[in-house]
This record gives sequence, C-alpha cells and structure tokens, in this order.
Amino acid sequence: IELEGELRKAIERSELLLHYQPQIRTGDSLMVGVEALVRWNHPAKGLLAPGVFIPIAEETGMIYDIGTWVLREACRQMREWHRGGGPLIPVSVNLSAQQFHQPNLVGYIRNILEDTGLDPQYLELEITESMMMDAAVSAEILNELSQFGIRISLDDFGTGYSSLGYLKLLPIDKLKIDRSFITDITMNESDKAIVSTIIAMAHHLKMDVIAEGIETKDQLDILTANKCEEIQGYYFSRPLSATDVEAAFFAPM
Ligand code: G
Ligand code: G
Ligand code: MN
Ligand code: NA
Repeated sequence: IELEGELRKAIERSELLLHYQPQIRTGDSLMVGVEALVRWNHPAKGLLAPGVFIPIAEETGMIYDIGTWVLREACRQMREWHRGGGPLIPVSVNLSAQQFHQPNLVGYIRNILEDTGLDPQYLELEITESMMMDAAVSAEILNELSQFGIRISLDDFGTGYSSLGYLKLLPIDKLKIDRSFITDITMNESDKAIVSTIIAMAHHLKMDVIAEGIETKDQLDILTANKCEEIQGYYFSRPLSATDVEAAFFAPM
C-alpha cells in the first residue's frame, strides 16, 4: 500500500530509470539491439526491479503513465545515441497487456516517435503470447503497428497457452526464446530439442529469433550450433545503465 502511494509520485520525482541489456549477434559478437528494462530508484529501498512494482502499476492503472514514460525515455535515448555517432540499433520495449489494448495505440506511439525524432524502424515492441488470445483483436493492432514500421517481438516464447496458428496470421518479426528453455539446455535433451525446433521454425517463417538468459559458454555454443543468430544474457552482459552501455559497447569516439 505504501509502495503504491510512492509509485504514484515516482515519475514526477524522477525516480524511474531505464537499464539496457545488449542483444548480441552470435556471428561477430556485435551488439545489434538493446532491451529497455525499467528500474525504480526508491529513496529508501534503493534500486527496485520491475517484478516488484510493475504488477502494482498494472493493478492500479499506473501502468499507462509508467509505460508512456518508458517508451518516451527509450526512444529519446536511442535518438541521442544515433545522433551522437553510436550504433544504429533498435530498442525493444516491453508492453503490458493493458497498454497493448489501449485505444489508438498506434497514434499514441506515433506521437512519441515524432516528439523524440526516432524512426519507427528503431522501435521494437515486446508482447507476449497471452496478448494474442483474441486473434482478431490482436491482428488489427499488430497490423497497424507493423504497417507504421514498428517491429514486433514475441517475448517469453514457448511458455504461453496459445496455439501456433497465430504465427502465420500475425506480422511478428521476432521470437524470443524464453530463458526457462535455456537454463538446463546443456543437460536436458528435451530443452535442446524444443530450442532447436523453435529456431528452425522461426527461420522457415522468415522471422528473427533470439535466445534469452544465456549465462555460459556451453549454452552459447549450443545456440550457435543450432544457428540462433542473436542472444541476450548475462554471459555477454547484464542490463546496464545507458552510460555503462556506452562505455562497454560503443566504439571509442
Ligand atoms: O529486470 P527483471 O528481470 O526484473 O524484469 C522482470 C520483468 O519485468 C520482465 O519480464 C520484463 O518483461 C518486465 N519489464 C521490464 N521493464 C518493463 C517495462 O518497461 N514495462 C513492462 N510492462 N514490463 C517491464
Ligand atoms: O520477461 P523478459 O524477457 O522481459 O525479462 C527479461 C529479464 O531477464 C530481465 O529482467 C533480465 O534482467 C533477465 N535476464 C536477462 N538475461 C539473463 C540471464 O542471463 N540470466 C538470468 N537469470 N536472467 C536474465
Ligand atoms: Mn522482455
Ligand atoms: Na522473456
């Protein structure tokens, strides 16, 4: 309850910030994208992870304001990097179901892109399979976003309850293989089979594919052997502040 009241004031008090986790191309270890992950720098409790406050935001409706702040800040930071000679990479932003269903999502995102000057091709929205349950509704939203030039990725892929049928109907650009399939992949033949099948399916469907939660070289080697082009995980980098991303991943300027 206390946290809820404090969260209401967190935006105006500038207590929210974004960390960025690099997405790495296995072929040449280049950073080819970043996922924006929100943090709350709480005055007493320190840096809080989204798992602690995003559920509160979703229950109370604060997710709209927080989500708007996240989108603006992610687009602003990308534009700043692009202008400053940083790599021309996209940013992925996680969307809650409520945001996904908010009226005129495309118009709202178009405003943010216009205000920040970021080209739509550099914004990727992460949605989950559970948001695809109503195929007709999600098709309408996704087609509009896609026609505007925004990329769509399916987060936590493989953990939802939806059918695979929507993959052929919807303009999905990228599958993000959930970390739960990666954790034991060096020992578990089922995980290995599932992951290699998802990668092959993505290729057949002409979608990009990224594996999440790579922590070790052995895991990376299995993904590389199965032709997964991109990975995200602690093995290459934890989520970092913008300054730390620049220091660790930008070419010297
Ligand atoms: O960083 P961490 O592992 O604590 O993130 C936990 C979850 O929080 C992830 O599933 C991620 O998708 C979610 N998350 C992170 N940033 C955002 C955000 O800006 N908006 C929403 N809706 N979820 C986020
Ligand atoms: O659900 P979503 O994919 O948005 O969540 C991403 C979360 O996964 C981030 O909060 C990030 O901190 C976490 N994460 C990213 N890479 C790794 C990893 O290699 N290992 C573990 N345990 N968590 C990771
Ligand atoms: Mn995500
Ligand atoms: Na995920």
